Amino acid sequence: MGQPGSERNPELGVVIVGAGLGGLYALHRMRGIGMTARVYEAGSGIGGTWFWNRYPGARCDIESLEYSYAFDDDLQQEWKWPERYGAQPAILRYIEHVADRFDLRRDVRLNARIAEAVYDGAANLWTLRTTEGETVTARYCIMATGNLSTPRVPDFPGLERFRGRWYHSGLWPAEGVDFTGLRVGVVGTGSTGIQMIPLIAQQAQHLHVFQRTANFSLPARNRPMDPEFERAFKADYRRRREEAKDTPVGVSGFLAPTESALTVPEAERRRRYEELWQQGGTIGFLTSFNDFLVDEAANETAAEFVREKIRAIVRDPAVAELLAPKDHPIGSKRLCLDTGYYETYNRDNVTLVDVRRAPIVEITEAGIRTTEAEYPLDAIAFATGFDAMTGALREIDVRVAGGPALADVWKDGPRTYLGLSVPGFPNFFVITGPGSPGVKSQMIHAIEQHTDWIADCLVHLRAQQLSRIEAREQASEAWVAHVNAVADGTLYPRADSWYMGANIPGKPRVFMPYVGGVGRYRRTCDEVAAEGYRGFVLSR
Ligand code: N01
Repeated sequence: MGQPGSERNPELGVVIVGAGLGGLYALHRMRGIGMTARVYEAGSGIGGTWFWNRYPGARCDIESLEYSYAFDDDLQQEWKWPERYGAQPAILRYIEHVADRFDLRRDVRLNARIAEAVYDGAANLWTLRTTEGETVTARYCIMATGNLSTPRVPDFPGLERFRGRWYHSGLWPAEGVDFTGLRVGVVGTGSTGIQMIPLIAQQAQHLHVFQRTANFSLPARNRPMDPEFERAFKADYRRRREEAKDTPVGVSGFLAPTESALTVPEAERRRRYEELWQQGGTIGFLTSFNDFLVDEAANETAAEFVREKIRAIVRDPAVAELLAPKDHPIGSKRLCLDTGYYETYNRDNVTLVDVRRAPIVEITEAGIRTTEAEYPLDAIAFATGFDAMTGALREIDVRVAGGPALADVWKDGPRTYLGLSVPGFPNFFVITGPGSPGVKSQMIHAIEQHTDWIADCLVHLRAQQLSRIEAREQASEAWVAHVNAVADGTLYPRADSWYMGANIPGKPRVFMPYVGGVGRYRRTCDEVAAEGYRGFVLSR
C-alpha cells in the first residue's frame, strides 16, 4: 500500500474479526492479493455459526451442494456432502477441511475476542484490542462478525435461581446434552426451536414447548445424498454457480418468478404448492410467484395452504390452531424448515404452552411460571434467538479516535453504503452487513461476493497509490433510502421479525437486509467499482 506522509507502518495490511465462513474466506482472499492478514476469533475454534450452534437438529436450510464455497473448483468437486442438507457437524468438518486445505489456521488467533477497534486518522491505522489486552494495528479492518452471533436469553426474572440446567441454542455445550428422562422446556419456536423440538421430544420424559408466536415451517425432506444427483450437479457446477449470481437469493435453479399467484387458476396454484411441499425446502415457496412477498392476497394463498397442512398433520384441533400462524405473512419472517416438527405435537409427551395468552413471568427454582401456571422442569433450552445483524458490531467499541462509537451512530438503525462500509469510518468493511442481501441470500454466496469486491477495491487503491477509502454520507443516505424503499414495497415490514430488530426490546424498528435480490445488488456493487468507487472518497 502507499505509505505517504506521516503514516506509520501497520503490523498488518488487514485485520479480520471473526473466523466463520466469512472471516476465513476473507483471510484467503487477502493473502491472495498479497496482503498480510490475521483473523481474531472469540471462540476456541473456527466455524462461527457452525462452531457455536451445536444444538440437536442444527442443520442448514440450503442444500449442501449450494451452501458451500464456490471459489475453488477442485474443492467443490472433491468434497462429499453426506446429506441433502448439511447438519452442523458436517458443515463444521467442511470448514475445518477448508482451513487446513488452504493453510488458514496459522493466521487465526482463537480465544481472542475483540473489545475495541479504533481508527487513528493521522496515522491512517486501525488498532484493535482484545478483551485480554492484546493489540494489533492494521491499515484495513474487515468485520466478519456474523449476523446471528449474539445470543439472547430474554430477561426473565429468576433465571439465576433455577435449580436445573439451562442452555441457549447459540452457546450449546460442545459435548452435547443428554435430555433422557428429563422434564424439558423449550422456549422459542423460530428456526432453531423448530429444529431442536422433534429431537428433544424423543429423549425427554416430557417436553413443554413455550410458544409466543407460531411460525410457518415447511418440510425439509432431508435424505442421504443421492450419488446420481451429486454427479449431475457437480458436472454442472460452474454453470450453476454462475446462474446463482443472477437469482433473487443466490441459489441456482430458483430464478426470479414472473407469474402472479392471483392470475393462475386455483387448482394449478394448489398443484404447485403441493409439489413444492413434497419436494421440501423453502426457496421454492419464496420464489413461487412474483407477488408472494408483495401482495397480501397472493401471500395468503400460500399461507392458507400451509395452515391446512398443519391442521391435517396435528391431531388435536386446538393445538393445530395454535400452531397455525395468523399474525404475519408467510415468508415475512424467516421461513422455517423442519423434520417432523408438526408431527411432534401428536406425541403424548409433548405439550404446547401458549405464552402469548399467558406470558412467562419468571423462572423459579423449579421451572417456568407463566401468568397461569408453574411448569416444573429439569432443563430449559432457550431457542430465543439473537441480537441480529448489528448485535456483534455494537458489542465492539468501534470508533474513530475522539469520535462517537458505531453503536451510537447506529442508535436509530444501521446506516451503511452497500452494506459494505460506513460513512465516517474509513478503511472499515463489513461482510454481509445490514443493508446488504446477506441474510436474505445463500450466505456463502454473499460472503464471497462481498469479499471479492473488497479485495478488488484494495487492489485498486494500491494500484493508484492510495491507502484510504471512506463512504460518503450522501451515498449512504441514498443507499439506506433505497434499502427502505425496496423493503416498503414488500410485506416484510409487516412482521415482528429480527430483520426488523423487533425481537430485541428497545432496538429501533428498521428493516435491515436489502431485499432487492442478489443479482441487482451485485450489479450495483460492480457499477460502483467500475465508476471509480462512486460514492466513496479515495485518498492517500
Ligand atoms: O431465533 P428467532 P432462532 N418469551 O429470533 C421466542 C437462522 N437459523 O434462533 O416470535 C417467549 O427466529 C420468539 O418469539 P416471538 C435463521 O435465519 C437458521 O430460531 O418473538 N418467547 C421466537 O419464537 C433464523 O431466522 C437455521 O414472539 C420468546 C424465538 O424465541 C435465525 O437463525 C436454523 C421470548 C426466537 O426465534 C434465528 O433463529 C436456526 C420471550 N421473552 C437458525 N423471546 C437453518 O438454517 C423470544 N422468544 C435451518
